[in-house]
Amino acid sequence: MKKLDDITVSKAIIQEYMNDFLDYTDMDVAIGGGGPSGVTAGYYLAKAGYKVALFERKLSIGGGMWGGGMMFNKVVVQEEGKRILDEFGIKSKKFEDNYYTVDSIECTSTLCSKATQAGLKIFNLMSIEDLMVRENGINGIVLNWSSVEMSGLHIDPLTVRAKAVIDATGHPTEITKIVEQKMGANLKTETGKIMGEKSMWADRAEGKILDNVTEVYPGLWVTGMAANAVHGSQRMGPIFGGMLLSGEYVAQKIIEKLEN
Ligand code: 48F
Repeated sequence: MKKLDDITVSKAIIQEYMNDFLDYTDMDVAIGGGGPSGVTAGYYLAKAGYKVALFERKLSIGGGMWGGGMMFNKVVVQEEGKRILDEFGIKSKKFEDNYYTVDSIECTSTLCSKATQAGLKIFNLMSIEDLMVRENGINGIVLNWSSVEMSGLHIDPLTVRAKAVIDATGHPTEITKIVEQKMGANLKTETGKIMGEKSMWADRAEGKILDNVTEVYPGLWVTGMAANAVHGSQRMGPIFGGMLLSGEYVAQKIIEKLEN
């Protein structure tokens, strides 16, 4: 084996990371949140040739998918979502008439692996703490290290530019909340505000989710559970078809917009 130099290892990591970070100071689409909807959106955008990065607060990508339902590590996907499982090559098993069960570990890790291989750039351990708001709407995101956020250190963030931003932060709708707080109640929802999620009802929640995938403020799109929470629809619990389908749908809608 050739002699190894610890300093070369350090240089390789620092240089390659900085090259990536510099490259993504300007991109087509920035996604906030690495749950199933954000990762699926990133996959389809990257596959279509867009420059897209996903920023995730935590160490691991996958959000609420790893734990299945109440820590039973299985998730359910209904018939409509099956073609997305097939697209990713995720194994599924038919259950009764309309349902498929999926191993949540295989599902989460495969979504992540296929999305990064398609060209989605993932930056983990970063939190979106603000947005780049200009006269025409949202033009990018303001980032800080999650460790800075957690420690409460007073350290200013950095800004990166994007033509479109996706709020895929799930139940807390963190990115849309920033717009609501800083820009006043000015969202494209029935009330102009975040309407808040309603109690768990899979049929209603999954039935509404694609209607809820919208541009809620110029340049800011919602998908996944954030779409339902912003528009006042139900939560769905451990059925994930809507997460996959809304990720695909927000990608399609953004592509349409960027192409016009
Ligand atoms: O919650 P999450 O999995 O969102 P999702 O894609 O899926 C929802 C389901 O997991 C489940 C459900 C449907 O079956 O109801 O709950 O809509 O993933 C959201 C991710 O966003 C990250 C957070 O750590 C999580 O991994 N996140 C939240 N706020 C920020 C953030 C932020 N400000 N910056 C970066 N990441």
